[in-house]
Amino acid sequence: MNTQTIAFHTPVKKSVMPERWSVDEVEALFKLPFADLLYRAQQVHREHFDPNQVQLSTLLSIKTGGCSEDCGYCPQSAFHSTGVEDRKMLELDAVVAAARAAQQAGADRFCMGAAWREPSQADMLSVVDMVKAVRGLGMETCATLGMLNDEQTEQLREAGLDYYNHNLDTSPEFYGDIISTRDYQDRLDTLERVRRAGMHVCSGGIVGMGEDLTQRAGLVAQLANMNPYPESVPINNLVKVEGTPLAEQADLDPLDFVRTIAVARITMPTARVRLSAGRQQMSDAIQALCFLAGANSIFYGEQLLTTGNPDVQRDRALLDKLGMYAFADKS
Ligand code: SAM
Ligand code: DTB
Ligand code: SF4
Repeated sequence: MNTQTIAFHTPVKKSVMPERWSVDEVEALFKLPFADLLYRAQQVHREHFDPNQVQLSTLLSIKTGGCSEDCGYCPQSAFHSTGVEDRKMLELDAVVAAARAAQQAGADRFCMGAAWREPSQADMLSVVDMVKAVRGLGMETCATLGMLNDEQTEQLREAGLDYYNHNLDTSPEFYGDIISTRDYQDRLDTLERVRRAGMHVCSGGIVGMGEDLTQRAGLVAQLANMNPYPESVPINNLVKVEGTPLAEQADLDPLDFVRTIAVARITMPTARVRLSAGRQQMSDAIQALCFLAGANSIFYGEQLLTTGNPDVQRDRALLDKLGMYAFADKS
């Protein structure tokens, strides 16, 4: 078992870099007694972060529905009848108004999401304007637009985009059970382009899709073995949406969700680990355990992309109850 995580994270040339975490090692972490796992995660967390501070990202769907990919979890795929309509892209003014409102509510990062396999060149012109305008408000920017080519990553970097979100979603072995319209390698290629262009990488996945423990460990190992690993790691609990192939999926034991957060924290010590989709269905107690396990970021605001998220009052009450605070609270 790797107990020298930090030493192992020294940047090394890719060709000679040993795998930092084998799937077996990650799986062994998942199997630790719960108290041992959380203790270890909390120790790693405290080495790198203020354990009472949380980063708040607000999401906005700038282009909703009608996506040409068949991701089995996603309400926005044109392959599934979920009632989510195919809408045209939001106007710049509407995006700026939403970002301003998020900032006033205390968010420090604004993430713009689009239901695209990849953006067109015309789409890129609009997104570039949005990124510049949101940055102009003094917020960190994030976008999640699907696959990117080199030219598009360059356009986003020049616009000043801080983070690009592109999730691996699950392990390479389970991926084909969930998505057939693209390959795992497509995701890795886009992430590599984002990294090369010099933007921060936001990449994580979804648990509770029917993956077994080895496959869940496989996702974390893939993320942790990226060189460097992502700066931001969203861990989503599947939101079951009627009309998607995963609508009837059995619930994940909430403690297994907490374990996933802890394992992400231990294997990616300096990453922001985000407690992402699925919070609306989660008790305060489970969320508190997630923070104890090393989560230090959340999506903040009533809406994720098409599904709900706890409202601001509930989140503020939760943070107060736990003695936690956001960036904006102390600046
Ligand atoms: N189309 C782009 C893409 O797939 O990268 C960007 C938007 S897509 C909705 C962003 C991420 O949302 C997905 O990679 C997936 O991890 C997450 N997501 C989508 N539907 C979800 C659901 N029902 N439950 C949890 N996470 C979900
Ligand atoms: C991420 O990992 N989760 C967010 C964000 N990145 C883009 C999206 C969650 C979407 C949940 C389903 C929906 O609201 O449509
Ligand atoms: Fe499209 Fe992204 Fe949804 Fe997949 S996850 S269907 S790519 S919007």
